[in-house]
Amino acid sequence: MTDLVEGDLIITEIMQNPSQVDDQYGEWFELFNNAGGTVDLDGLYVYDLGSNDFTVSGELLVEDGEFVVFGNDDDTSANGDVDVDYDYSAGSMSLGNSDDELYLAESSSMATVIDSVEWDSGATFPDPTGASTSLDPSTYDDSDNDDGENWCEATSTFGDGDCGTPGSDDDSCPVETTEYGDGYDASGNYGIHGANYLLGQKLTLSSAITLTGFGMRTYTSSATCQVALYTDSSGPATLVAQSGGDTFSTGDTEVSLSGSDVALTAGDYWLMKVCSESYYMTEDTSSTSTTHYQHLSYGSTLPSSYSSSYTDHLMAAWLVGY
Ligand SMILES: [Ca+2]
Ligand SMILES: [Ca+2]
Ligand SMILES: [Ca+2]
Ligand SMILES: [Ca+2]
Repeated sequence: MTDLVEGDLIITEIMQNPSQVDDQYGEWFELFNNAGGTVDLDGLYVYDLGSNDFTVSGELLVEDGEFVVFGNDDDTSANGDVDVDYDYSAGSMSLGNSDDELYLAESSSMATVIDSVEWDSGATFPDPTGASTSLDPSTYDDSDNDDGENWCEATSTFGDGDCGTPGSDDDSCPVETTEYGDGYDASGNYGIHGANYLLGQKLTLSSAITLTGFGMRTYTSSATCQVALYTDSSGPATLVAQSGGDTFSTGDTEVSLSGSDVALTAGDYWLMKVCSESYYMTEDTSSTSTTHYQHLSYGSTLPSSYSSSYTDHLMAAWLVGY
């Protein structure tokens, strides 16, 4: 086997629990060649912390930056239609559906562990059925793949219909978004907000985020609104992001930015909205802020200067990002 050191192979995908076929035919896992050149995996020792192990026998070349798929059955008519590069046979290794491990070493002496992954029945790793456990492509690293946060369930289908990307780049994991902004009272206090007023309140970000959208909570009715974010300079200053015209109906509505995500530094901002009709917006009546507003016809280009202000309750509106 090519001499390999830790990190030269990365475990990138694990199909521990297929649905289309029984586990004894349809388990597989995928490795990524991170060695910087073509490697021959003849002699690679694959094992778990129980009683499973096998040693690759025969030349198994993998080019730099390419994937290799190990399966317990290489018969595509029986294994869910996955192209397996190396068949280790179901008797030598099973991939536990709850918790289990995969270790790679240069030989059965285990002097050099090249990579390992330990999954944990859903505690921190995904726990899929009919989909592989799939490493986000931004984290093809032998340390990063120890962290369950960097794995997700595959979403692309292959072969007979299970989800996975055997032999090719993994699906990107969904971005976990969070709500940012000042808290509000969710008890259903509300006030009517007039149409064609651009109105907003100050909001403080305690850390930098990537802004992906906005949210608002409304109490009754629905309205079409533009939402926007401005920098602060003793009031709303410069427009930094906006949504298109979106319908806000009863409850919480979150909308995307019109345009790309926006990187925001920590600090003060103004969250503004202008709607086409009057509607009820949930407010926190225990909190007030200086609110800036001005007449503005819905659909107009959003301005960057304000003159009017008054003190009002905090609106239930927030930023969405990560
Ligand atoms: Ca299994
Ligand atoms: Ca096992
Ligand atoms: Ca690892
Ligand atoms: Ca893959």
